[in-house]
Amino acid sequence: MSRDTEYGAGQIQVLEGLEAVRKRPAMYIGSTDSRGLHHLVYEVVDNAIDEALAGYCDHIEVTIHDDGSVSVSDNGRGVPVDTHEQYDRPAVEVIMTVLHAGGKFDNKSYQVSGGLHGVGVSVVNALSRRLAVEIKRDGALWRDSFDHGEPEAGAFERVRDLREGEETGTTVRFWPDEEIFETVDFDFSTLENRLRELAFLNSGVEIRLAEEPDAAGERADEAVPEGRSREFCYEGGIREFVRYLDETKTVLHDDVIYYTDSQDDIEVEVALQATEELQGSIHAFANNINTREGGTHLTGFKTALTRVVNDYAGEQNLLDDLDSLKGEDVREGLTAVISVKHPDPQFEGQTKTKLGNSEVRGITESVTHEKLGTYFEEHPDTAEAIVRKAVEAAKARKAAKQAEELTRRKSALESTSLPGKLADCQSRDPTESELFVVEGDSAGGSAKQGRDRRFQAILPIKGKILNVEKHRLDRVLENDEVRALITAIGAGVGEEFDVEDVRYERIILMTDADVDGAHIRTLLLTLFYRHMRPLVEAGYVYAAKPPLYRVRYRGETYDAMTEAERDRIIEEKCDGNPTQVQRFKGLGEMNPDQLWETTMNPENRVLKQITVEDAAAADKMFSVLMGDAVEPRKQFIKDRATEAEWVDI
Ligand code: 28G
Repeated sequence: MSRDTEYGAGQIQVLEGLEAVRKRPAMYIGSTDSRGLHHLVYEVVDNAIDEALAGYCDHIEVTIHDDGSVSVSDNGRGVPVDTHEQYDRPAVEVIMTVLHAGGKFDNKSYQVSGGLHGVGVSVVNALSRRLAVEIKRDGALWRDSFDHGEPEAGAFERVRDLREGEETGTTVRFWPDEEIFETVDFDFSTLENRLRELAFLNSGVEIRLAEEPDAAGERADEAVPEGRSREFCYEGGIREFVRYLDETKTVLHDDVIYYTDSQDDIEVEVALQATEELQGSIHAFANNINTREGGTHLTGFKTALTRVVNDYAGEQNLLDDLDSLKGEDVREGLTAVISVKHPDPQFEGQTKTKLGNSEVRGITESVTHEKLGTYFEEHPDTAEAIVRKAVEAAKARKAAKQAEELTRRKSALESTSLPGKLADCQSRDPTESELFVVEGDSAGGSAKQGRDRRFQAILPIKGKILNVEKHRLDRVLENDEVRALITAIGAGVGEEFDVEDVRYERIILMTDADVDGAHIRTLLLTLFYRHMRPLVEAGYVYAAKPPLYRVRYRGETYDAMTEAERDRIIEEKCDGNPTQVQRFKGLGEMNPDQLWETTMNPENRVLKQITVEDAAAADKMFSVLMGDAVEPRKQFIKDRATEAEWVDI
């Protein structure tokens, strides 16, 4: 066989491989949207991280260029350029054009990173209109380039000798194929967040992100003439990650606990710190991938953590009258980062972000048990702070349970303990009974006068009810407005809630059509979603939709829910001069008759049934707006500053 035919055969095989990637890109990178696009960068950066983990590289530079390309440089050994025996081509060309030739599948070298899909740089090449690589190694600068994944004829060249003291390394620059991706705009802050995370997870590696001036200027929305740049390097690794996560929180001890160990080539690294928060935030990574669905490393950590804290609390007699601390008590307000590196990670779950390797559970558990146990012995102040917080959480959990039971027993006593503010209906049949939860005493008064008392009950709610995000359930239940609502509904709360006991099968939230009204509705929905979810699931929760406008013309009145409807009425029904338009600013502006006619009378009114999704959306918005995390809140407010964004139902 001549060399030419041999080469030709190899070439055909190569093209087939990459053609498959171009045909079904989503199979390799997840999607062809913005996520998939950014995945290309991660795939290339991961190769540089591997070179850093192998100990040969400590600097990585990512640049968003003005022509829509991205380049990644490292100061590692440089991708080999010598002739690959099997393919008779430069090694770099094989790596760039043969699917899975990067080393992950065909060689057992210790490579721990590799993006979520771990598909290798040839996939990036296949999905790029153009890709150029520059390599400094073996005393020279080398170049090669590719067109839609195919080697450009004669492109591989030795450009020049390396200068005295010039570092070795690799630069890969690629132009994503706009025929494959829905968008080819790289987002600076998306890359920034991932690169920061990678810098935390790989201590000592310096990662720089820059955009060329024009790459910034071209975006119409943000004018940053000089182009942004960021540099991340954390000698303290995940210890600094925990400090970063706790930046906006009140910590219970100054030291960040840190330990690391490895067994059977599996490396376990953990950093943690207790905070005053109610929410815990534990982040688990496997081979630098955020395992959002958890997995064996997380399970092992949790088990050992609960045991170590309980053991210490028992030995030091810190449990007070409690029997033991539950895992959820120990994790309350705990910030932790768990990072494992495994030579052959198995990812499972819906989004392939759950670590499946079963041996990791035992290893993480035993490492945590030993190292955290030792840490506690050597740092009794820190250990005690963590135990005290867990004890407090356990007591609060017990108190909440008692409060639930108490509320339930009280509501079982029925009408004698019904709240004084409640104007109950005459009917005792829940299927026909309605409870209007009304914002403000004045609207409450109108509703009481306007209602049909046979089946409609009214509960006025004052202003803004308690911030349920910031308080544990026992504190929420101390709030008068909340208690009145729970008692009126009559079915308990929390784990004790029993939807069979509701006194009304329609709970109708009647709030003003303004920001405050929307806020109160959001608060109520959050309360229902968190503590009485079966009520929402059963479809018993509704929002009243009072009209915004009333149009009067020659003795007739017409109500309109929207501005457009108002205009249509004026257009269709009114013929010129004596048209009166009234805008209802709040429920309080309507007299009892108007309120009945427009909003309460089953014949005319419009109700919106609240779905679990509606309530979940309210809950989510509430968490962002009221939670302690400053950045997401700022972002949220920046993104949607208008009142219209308040759960618009
Ligand atoms: C700049 C963008 C992303 C890389 C290297 C270095 C080596 C390498 C890369 O080898 C093939 C398989 C195992 C040896 C390895 C250099 C050993 C010796 C390397 C990168 C050949 C891959 N000298 N740096 N690949 N190995 N940086 N940065 O992609 O047997 S990829």
